[in-house]
Amino acid sequence: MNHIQIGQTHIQLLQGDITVQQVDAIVNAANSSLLGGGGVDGAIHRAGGSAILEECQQIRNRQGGCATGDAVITTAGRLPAKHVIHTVGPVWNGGSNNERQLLADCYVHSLQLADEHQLISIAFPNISTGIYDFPKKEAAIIALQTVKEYIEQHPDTLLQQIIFVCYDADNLTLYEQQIQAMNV
Ligand code: AR6
Repeated sequence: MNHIQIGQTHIQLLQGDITVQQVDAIVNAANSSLLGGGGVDGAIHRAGGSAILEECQQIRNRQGGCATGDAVITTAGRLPAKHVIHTVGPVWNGGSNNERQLLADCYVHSLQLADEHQLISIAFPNISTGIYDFPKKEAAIIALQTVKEYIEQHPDTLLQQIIFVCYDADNLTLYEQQIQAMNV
């Protein structure tokens, strides 16, 4: 199962590269410096070009980067998406350092920014499950549950399409199992 609908919002799963998604915003799994890095962050900056980094630097000058669990929005440069929402996931450090709540905060703050900018569609990567080492199954449960709760709690959201772009087959399978278990 790779699709559910909650209210007017469709939640879709797919496997692929987030940089090619034609949506209003793609979400970047960034770090607090906002200056780029490896993984999906590196891929987004490489494909999107220097305009994204320039805007990240302006945000750094204004507010000194981005705290874990928070999100900021920039242009998407040359990408087919219109915006990039940069959020900073937690580094997994055993689970007793508020990692679960901080991961949920990433999804909520990204969705809030999307709504503030009246966006219709957004694509998420599997935040924190690469270099930051968050256990994939737990991250999938948190991601789907948090997004579902956000839509239920915001019946006036303009978001019609939320895509989880899984890069690896492991994550896609975990998301499919979880969406099935949600029984919507
Ligand atoms: N499209 C979609 N997903 C991708 C792509 C892509 N092009 N490339 C990788 N992924 P990671 P994190 C997946 O490591 O764990 C950076 O250096 C990947 O398979 O990108 O949050 C930042 O600057 C994994 O499932 O992000 C930070 O320092 C998921 O994206 C740090 O890594 C997240 O993996 C953030 O670590």
